[in-house]
Amino acid sequence: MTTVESPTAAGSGANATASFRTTEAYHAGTAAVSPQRVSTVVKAVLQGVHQAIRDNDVTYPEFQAAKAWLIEVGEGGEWPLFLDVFVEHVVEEVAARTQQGTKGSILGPYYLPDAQRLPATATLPMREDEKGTPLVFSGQVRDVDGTPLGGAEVDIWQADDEGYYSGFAPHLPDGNLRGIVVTDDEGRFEITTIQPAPYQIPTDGPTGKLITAADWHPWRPAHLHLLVRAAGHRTVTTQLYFQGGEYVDNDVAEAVKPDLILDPQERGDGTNTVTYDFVLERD
Ligand code: MBD
Ligand code: FE
Repeated sequence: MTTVESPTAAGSGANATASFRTTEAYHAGTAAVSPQRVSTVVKAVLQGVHQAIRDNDVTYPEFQAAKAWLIEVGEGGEWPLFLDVFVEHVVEEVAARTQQGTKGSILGPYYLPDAQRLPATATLPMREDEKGTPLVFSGQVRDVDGTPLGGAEVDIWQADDEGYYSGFAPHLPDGNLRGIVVTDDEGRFEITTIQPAPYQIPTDGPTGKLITAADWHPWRPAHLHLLVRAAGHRTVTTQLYFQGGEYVDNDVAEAVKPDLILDPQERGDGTNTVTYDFVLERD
């Protein structure tokens, strides 16, 4: 890990509210939900809150502190960050009950649609002096029956060697370490990039202040984000982690699964190589 100073909320782009509002996920969430469903789920959430208050003898000052903090999360634009770190993994766990093929993981707050489309063998857009261990990540996209899926999209985004995401951290060029790699006729791809660093939730925003106040740690293990799509198939949203990496065993976002851990090998010239195949089910 090469981050020497903790990221700030402003410097790392913890405010992901505006970008969230442009996404398909946001628009999908604006669809009508039945009053019965709203009542059932919201009642269950409120009952959980009520019970936590009773069980822990929550006081008026604590209630007002919670109210002030909730206001700050919204004003700081950190609802996407907070919810994706602390809640999304359970939504994904429920979605995974019905998904075959490659295991999924959380989307997180830093996806941006419309990355550059790249051929099957490609280097992700990066700065001339991009730091970090070079990584060649190759594999194949297949159907659950083994049929290779040519023309599939491997939409990949990742943090840099200091844990920052382009499009959010203001110091990074747009599109850095993001791309949509289109598989060849055999469903294959080969992506040249660099190994990402672990991600630290900025400590000066409301999410980070909560983490500090509770004496938790603010780290996610280093990871690659992926959306793998093919016509007629259910998209896989996932992340890949690195064997032996810091925080792989205690991700603050609880989004690591054993099937999603890569073990890259150094090929003798300072470059790491690894393969991982994706399997999509038909929709
Ligand atoms: C991330 O990089 C991330 O992937 C998630 C889920 C939450 C915060 C930052
Ligand atoms: Fe991430």
